[in-house]
Amino acid sequence: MTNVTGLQAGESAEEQAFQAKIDREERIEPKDWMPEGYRKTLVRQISQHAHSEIVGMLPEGNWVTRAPSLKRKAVLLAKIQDEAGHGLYLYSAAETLDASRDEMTEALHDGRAKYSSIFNYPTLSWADIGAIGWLVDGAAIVNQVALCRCSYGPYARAMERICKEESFHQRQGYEIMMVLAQGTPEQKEMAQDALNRWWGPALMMFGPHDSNSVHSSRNMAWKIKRRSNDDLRQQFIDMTVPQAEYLDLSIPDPDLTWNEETGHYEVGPIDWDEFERVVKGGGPVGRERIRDRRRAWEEGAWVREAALAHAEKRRQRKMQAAAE
Ligand code: BYC
Repeated sequence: MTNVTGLQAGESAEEQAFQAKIDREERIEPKDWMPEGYRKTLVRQISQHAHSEIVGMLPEGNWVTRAPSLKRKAVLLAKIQDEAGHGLYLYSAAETLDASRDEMTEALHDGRAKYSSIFNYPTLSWADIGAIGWLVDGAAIVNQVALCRCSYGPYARAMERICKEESFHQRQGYEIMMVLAQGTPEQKEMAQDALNRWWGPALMMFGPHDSNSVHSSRNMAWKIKRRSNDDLRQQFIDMTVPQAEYLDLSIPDPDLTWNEETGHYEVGPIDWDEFERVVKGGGPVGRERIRDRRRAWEEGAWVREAALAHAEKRRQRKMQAAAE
């Protein structure tokens, strides 16, 4: 309800000006006033996104020593390094909202913060590296292209850079799948097996059905989220089914049908019980992922300390030079 001052009931003048700015498609920058709820939901989403990039290095890292050629190894290493870079852009974006890097890391390590459910599945064969690039990075691009238009400037700008790199990741995965699908019968079987295991989890990356998405309506109004979970999932399905056909691989869904009227593919039910379990760290390798992240953090402590000591030395030297 609008009162005599033109404000919505319960909404301050600051909140109204903030929403008006968003409605004009202007970006919100770190020094702008913002409601505490906007700041909190962004820190939640951006930090979860950053953790996903960092935890996402683990299933691929598992194959660096076993990549089938020097070229494949070099490409995989470059991709994993890109993921680390994505994590850093995103942690930096979250820091502009007064989130501390140490607190975000602690929240990941003690299980308070989520990361994408997809990374709680193991990489059992080389074809899984192809399937991750093709399906996981493919799903990530669909989600992240929409986030490039997010109302929060630093997140939107990080997304633009990340999307450029993700498109290379997706292509390298599809190319691995193409080589396997056109290879020996055993190689083709490996590719099909990877598709069978990653298809369902890839669909879950887009989050719960819209009717169960607790944050969607608020985040759409704030234009953090520009398109709904189901809408993006459908785009991914429509884009990926023909790609599987081109590979001559079958999507593991007996209910998959093409709806002539809507111009979309329809899929069978998604296993949301599995999603709930995996999101809570209950996937096949959930515990292992956090154990490995904790170990990497502890073993890297000396690097962080050395970098800080070096920065302090440089600062002291600069101050000394200025005083002379
Ligand atoms: N996994 O109300 P909803 C990559 C959570 S990394 C785990 O719909 P929202 C890559 C959700 O957070 C790409 N949790 O939420 C890296 C919320 O939990 P809380 C990662 C999930 O925010 C390395 C609750 O469920 N991409 O590509 O409106 C190698 C309710 O959901 C998941 C991003 O992080 C899930 N799949 O929408 C290779 C994208 N889905 O906080 C590749 C950024 C939902 O209430 N994030 N949840 O406890 C987003 O776009 C949105 O946060 C989501 C969810 C679409 C994921």
